[in-house]
Amino acid sequence: MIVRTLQEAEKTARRIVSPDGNWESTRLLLKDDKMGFSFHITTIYQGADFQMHYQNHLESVYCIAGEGEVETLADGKIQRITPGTLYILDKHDQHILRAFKEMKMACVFNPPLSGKEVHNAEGAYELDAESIAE
Ligand code: 9YT
Repeated sequence: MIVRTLQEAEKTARRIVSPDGNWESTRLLLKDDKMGFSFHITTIYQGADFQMHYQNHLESVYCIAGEGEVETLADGKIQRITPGTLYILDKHDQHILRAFKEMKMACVFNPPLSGKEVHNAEGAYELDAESIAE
């Protein structure tokens, strides 16, 4: 069994701060753990409004705290996000995330992230990103 805490992981290279200033994410479980998925606690900063398109990954996002909305570009639908909301990007949906109040999210990625991924120009993660070294 593996046990990690957010408090300890935040002090390591598991904490990634996005250069676009929209979010930070502490990646508690990664590809190296060989679980078939990765698990992150992500903070979306208040006022963030940005587009993502995970062409290479499936992602589920559960809101623990905060308030915002997610818009799917294919149909223009907007879903409110409050604590307890889970959105599931089962179609590699191109989407916009907006945070009205800072949001804390629990995110699961399949295939798992290696550790150092930040969004490319399309708002996707590449498949062969660098691993974190601990
Ligand atoms: C909700 C979302 O996709 N935010 C971007 C960061 C991502 N969850 C990550 O890399 O942990």
